[in-house]
Amino acid sequence: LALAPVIAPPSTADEFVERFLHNLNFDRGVALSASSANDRYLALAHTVRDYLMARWLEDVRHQKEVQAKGVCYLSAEYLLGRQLDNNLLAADLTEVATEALASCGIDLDELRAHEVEPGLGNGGLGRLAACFIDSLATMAVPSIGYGIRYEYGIFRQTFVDGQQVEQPDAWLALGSPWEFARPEDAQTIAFGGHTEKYDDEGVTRSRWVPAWNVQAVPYNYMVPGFQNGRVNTLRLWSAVATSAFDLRIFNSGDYEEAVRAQTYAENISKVLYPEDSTPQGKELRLQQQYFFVAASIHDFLDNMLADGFDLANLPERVIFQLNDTHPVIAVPEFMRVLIDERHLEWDAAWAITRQCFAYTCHTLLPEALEVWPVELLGRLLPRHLEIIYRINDEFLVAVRERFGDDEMLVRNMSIIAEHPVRSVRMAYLATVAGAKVNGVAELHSQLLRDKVLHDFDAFFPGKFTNVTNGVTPRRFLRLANPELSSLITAAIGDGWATDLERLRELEPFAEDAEFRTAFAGVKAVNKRRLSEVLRERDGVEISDGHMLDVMVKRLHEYKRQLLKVLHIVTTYEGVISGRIAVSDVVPRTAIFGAKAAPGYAMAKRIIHLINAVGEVVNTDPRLEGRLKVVFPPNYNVTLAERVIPAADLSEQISLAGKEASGTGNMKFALNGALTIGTDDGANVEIRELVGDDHFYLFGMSEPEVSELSARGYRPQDFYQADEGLRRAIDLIASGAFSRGDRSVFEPVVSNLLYEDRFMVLADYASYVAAQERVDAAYADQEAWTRSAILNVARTGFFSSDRSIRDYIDRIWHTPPLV
Ligand code: 26M
Repeated sequence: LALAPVIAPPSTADEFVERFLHNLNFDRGVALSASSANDRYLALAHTVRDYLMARWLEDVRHQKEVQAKGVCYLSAEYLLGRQLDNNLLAADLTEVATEALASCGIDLDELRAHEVEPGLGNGGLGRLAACFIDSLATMAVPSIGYGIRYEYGIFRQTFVDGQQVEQPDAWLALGSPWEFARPEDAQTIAFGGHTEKYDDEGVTRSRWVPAWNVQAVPYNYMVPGFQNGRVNTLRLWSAVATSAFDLRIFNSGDYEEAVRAQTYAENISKVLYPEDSTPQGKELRLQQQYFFVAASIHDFLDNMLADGFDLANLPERVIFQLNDTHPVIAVPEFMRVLIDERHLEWDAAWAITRQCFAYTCHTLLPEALEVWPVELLGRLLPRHLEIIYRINDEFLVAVRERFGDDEMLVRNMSIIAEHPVRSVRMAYLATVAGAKVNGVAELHSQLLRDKVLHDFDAFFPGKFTNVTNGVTPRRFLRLANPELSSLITAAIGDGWATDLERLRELEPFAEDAEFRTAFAGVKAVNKRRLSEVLRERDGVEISDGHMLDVMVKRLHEYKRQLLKVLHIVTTYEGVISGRIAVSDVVPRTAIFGAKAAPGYAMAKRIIHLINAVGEVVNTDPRLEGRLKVVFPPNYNVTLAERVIPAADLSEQISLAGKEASGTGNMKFALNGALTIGTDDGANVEIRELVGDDHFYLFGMSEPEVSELSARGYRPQDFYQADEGLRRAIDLIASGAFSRGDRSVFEPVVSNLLYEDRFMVLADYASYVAAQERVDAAYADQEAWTRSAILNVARTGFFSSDRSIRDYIDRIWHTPPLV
């Protein structure tokens, strides 16, 4: 076979222009003079792609050839963000491309703005997967990411009268230049039907007789490492109706039914479910999960193993990392393949399986733990249900052997729950099957072992471990904050983007007045850049001299956006009641960004409240413009890249023990925002690293929360005891933010007063006091900037490269390829 065409990286802008024009003419079929911005964006993307192609083909070949152990990262979500800038940077083409385009009279920024980001994830979990594949490529770890090519990603959020309205995210409408369809690598994925017993040389075995199937067509995406000549693969599966299946119905003459069946099959990869907690147990969701993991496992076994490979050696070749429970149906699928298709005995298959999977848990909220009703599983995947039952039977036998016939304990540890309906607990299945189970921050991993999975920790000593999350410094520092990046490089040289602990070398610069001035200047530039984006995007302005106080993350009650609303209302009420002199208000702009799951009514009401408070506060002349609320709709990765570098204050205010880690918290600290936060998730580790003087801690600790819960929490007590709190809540209840209509926010108010699951009222006083400390500190700009610099210098630990190193050391044992 001919060698892959090698396109050498361009040494000159002229070469780049030549390739760009070639792609514009021959790929897009237009002349430069007649081209649209989309044409030029696509031609540019193709040009970048071309330069990465030779490395990609080589890496794919090499990874297969060496047969080293590699990671298959299984994730239902990848929240990638825009690709163009990232890939230009990775290929070290940014300068050449800028110059080349300028010579054609094209502004690179205009083309950047044209890219629609692939929003194939909900929030933290999906973005973490995207950071991890970036680090895996940058560290040259043999690996592949597997997921779903949703035709519609996370919905586009708009506000109508302050309320969230969802629009479909047709991210593929104008074409996606970064993907390569590989229909020749399609897998057939079966569903439904029944199992039957048969005799295999005197042994009774079970086999699956499915009822229908779909084609899983893979699309490959390049995942370039940062300037290291490596290109890994992200492989996302798309569902297509199988012709055999259609033909049968077509031939029966029922045309309408055939078309309906096709639509049904292709629905599987149609849309990302927009819940990021409280799974709904929908059949289509289970179909999505099985669809992508079955395709991925078969893809790996078919394509990555040498001929005649002995399956007993699989644990030396692969580890499947389960990103939460969403891909856990991979466990019984893997068992089914080994036993039914590859004819291994149960014990041999189980011995392999137990070493080939590891599970990452991302939550502690009980309602977020996935369970699948046995009725549904049995209907969709009958053979898998049998296998799960047997795994459970053998596990419970072992539990009894070890712990005695403690029926209560056995019931609590069973993979099968009996109430309210008989269901499979996917987290338990993953824990039993996984070689390792990890939480995503120290506190979270500790709580997993002490509480949620306590009995499992006792049964499987050494299985539980921690890998604290991280974020890619390429996207979230180097690309998002070019000014700070230049300043850092000027101070400590380059190399930090792949060795982030080197930021420590910035510490002495915190004492350097000149450096502090430069650092403050960078923050000012970033605020102006954000202001421009918001003006263009939403027609809102950010006033000069304001502290930017930012809370961006999914809307969830446990994250407590309401706490911040109460603080804003407290300041507002103080001014209009005359108890606070307006001249004493430290000028602030509170920025919110948050999507609510479409079915989460309380979260949507809170969005409405934030907008309603904003409308009143922003226009009341008594505040003299000193307090502003800005809530740009459709917060996404692209907006995050502008907001985070501009922030002064990062709000990480979840109830202690509820936020598994958080990763936004890391991005803000790395970009020089100070955190106001609870002792929760990775906040704990951030505070330990930056030091108490440079972090605004407030609120109850997790043991205090547990204790208050056990004593019986009564939000009324806090309401009665705190005048400021009472005034704030009463103002909302009075209809002051709803044109006098008291009914609009009544459900929010009564929820706070009578339930308040996440103890907003209990932490209110401590939060307001911490905000007062923030105000006082911000008044001393030199000291604030010093703290900000120390935040940058001391948070290099939160690089996702470090997370990946921890996964390699503690779980995967997959050394980088040299
Ligand atoms: C489940 C079933 C059906 C539909 C959707 C889901 C689902 C999707 C996403 C459930 C949870 C999902 O994400 C949870 C998540 O994002 N967790 C966050 O993970 C981050 C990375 O580890 C942590 O930093 C956050 O603390 C944690 O909340």
